[in-house]
Amino acid sequence: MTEPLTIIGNYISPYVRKVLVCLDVKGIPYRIDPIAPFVGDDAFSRLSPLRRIPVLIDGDLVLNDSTVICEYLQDRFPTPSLYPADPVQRAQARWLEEYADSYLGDVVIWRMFFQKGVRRFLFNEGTDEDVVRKARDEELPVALDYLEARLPEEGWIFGELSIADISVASFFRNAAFVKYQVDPQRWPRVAAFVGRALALPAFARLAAFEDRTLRTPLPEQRAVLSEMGAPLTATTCGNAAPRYGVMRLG
Ligand SMILES: N[C@@H](CCC(=O)N[C@@H](CS)C(=O)NCC(=O)O)C(=O)O
Repeated sequence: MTEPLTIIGNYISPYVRKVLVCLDVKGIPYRIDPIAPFVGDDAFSRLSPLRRIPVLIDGDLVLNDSTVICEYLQDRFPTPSLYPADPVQRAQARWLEEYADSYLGDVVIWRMFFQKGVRRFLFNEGTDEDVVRKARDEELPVALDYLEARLPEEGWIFGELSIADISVASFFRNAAFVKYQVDPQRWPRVAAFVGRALALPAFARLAAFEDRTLRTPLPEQRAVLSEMGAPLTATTCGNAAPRYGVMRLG
């Protein structure tokens, strides 16, 4: 490979994080345009028809959706593998990835992180505290019970680190952004698993970029990340005025 791959997407997105961790574990070089999807310009709309992040660009290929992107990375760069070799486990890994992307995405991202962060800071709208409370006290515990029964006491779900571990762990980083920590008394396996996964070098290397992004107003993020040495693209497609996405769910 001559040119590094390009990723469009902000460091605080769990879907972007999932892709960046896969890239890191596989040792694939990349550049990133760390935009929030809501400020994507017309070029972004052409690259991402649902105006969502992440987007991967590899030469002439433009791919949307973190699951599709991670599968492409696996097919193009098979080692180290992030998908179990056994077909049954491979299917189970894909299901856990899908469960995280859809249910944890709905609860942690849209009902907690979006409500407490994006709505307030980007759109000057209030937080709907009832939505946040229901997500935290009723909807997330359902997922934690489900995961507690499936996560191992030690190590990774299918022995070797896989896409399932990466996907599940990614969402708990966003939960931490809104000060949610898994209760180790009630869900000991999940709490320990999250701690273990987020301590992996591939997650840990992103933490400083994530923390700074969270503390920095959107228009200044690119300059701040550049100063920190983030591997930025030369140009950005993220300078438009904030607007809601195509699939408005918030
Ligand atoms: N299924 C997609 C979901 C991506 C997604 O929802 N990304 C969020 C950022 S965390 C986004 O771009 N939201 C903007 C919107 O939906 O308008 C994936 O796996 O990539």
